Amino acid sequence: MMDKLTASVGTALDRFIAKRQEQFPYATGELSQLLRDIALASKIINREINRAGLSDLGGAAGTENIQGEQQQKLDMIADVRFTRALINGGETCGIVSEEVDDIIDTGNHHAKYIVTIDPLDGSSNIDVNVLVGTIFSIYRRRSPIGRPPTMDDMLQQGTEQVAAGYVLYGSSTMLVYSTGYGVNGFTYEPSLGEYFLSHANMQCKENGSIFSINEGGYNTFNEGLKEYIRRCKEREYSGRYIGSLVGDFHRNLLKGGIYIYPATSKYDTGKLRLLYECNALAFLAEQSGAMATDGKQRILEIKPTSLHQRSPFYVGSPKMVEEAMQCLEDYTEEE
Ligand code: P6P
Repeated sequence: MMDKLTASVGTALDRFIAKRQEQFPYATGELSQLLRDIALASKIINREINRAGLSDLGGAAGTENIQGEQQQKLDMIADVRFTRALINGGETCGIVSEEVDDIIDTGNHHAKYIVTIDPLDGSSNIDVNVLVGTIFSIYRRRSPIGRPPTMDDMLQQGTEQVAAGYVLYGSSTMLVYSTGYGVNGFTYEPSLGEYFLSHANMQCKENGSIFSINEGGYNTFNEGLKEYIRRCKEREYSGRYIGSLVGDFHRNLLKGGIYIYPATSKYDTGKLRLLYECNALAFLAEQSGAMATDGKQRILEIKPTSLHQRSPFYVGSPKMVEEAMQCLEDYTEEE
């Protein structure tokens, strides 16, 4: 029986990207190169994460990001690595990063793409050896070529994404992305330094029996959400919550399930950031037959008003998201 690596040697990431580019008659290769730039940075981060326990790269950096969250040393390293790869790659004119307050002007003013990125999501898990991830979205700039990126370039709604993806640094490292023609997953083979197609055309199950939510905030949830959680428990669904969005999302994509980060007393509009967490995963969700809302509307149709704004996030098997939304509608008193 041929193993997946042998079978997939023909579909290394570079070859896969090149083949897909041929399908776009007017493609000039910038997006392909941008995806390669992200893949390159992820390989470097993968190495740093795997060594974190042996180097002094674990732990807190002693600084806070604009969200007021403790930055981990690897947050900063990941931010530098991805930013450097995108600057040197030359295809990105501007970046929004979770770790940086303002727009990063790459100086590549001729470039036609912008990137929003969470360089290392769930990084506080690194010290306890739990998986972490990178989340990214790619948009066409709206401002004229040749000038610096603008706020209008960055505040685009999710439907405008040309590509989105995540890297999952777990028991194996995976790159999962979509350019609007389905979702494909690539597993990293460190001995060859290459990603290989391992999960072609990923499809989310219409229904599932896994629910992912931090129930520590249960007492502050609205009645509709409490009702949905009660139903999950009555049906003896599995509660699975890694505390790393990419890990919970990826598992639910493969097995069916729902991930919820609602408005809470601590985060009155939810904890997750629209531009570089929710939008990317919502794009992938819809490309794989899943659903992503803020409890009321499609995530992808939210018009952003600020770089680091947050949103409640309900994402996963469509039947589960629809039922959760129905509970919110039926059981939550109007404010
Ligand atoms: P809480 C990590 O900080 C993160 O952004 C997501 O990866 C994760 O799902 C969530 O926050 C965990 O937040 O409040 O449950 O610890």
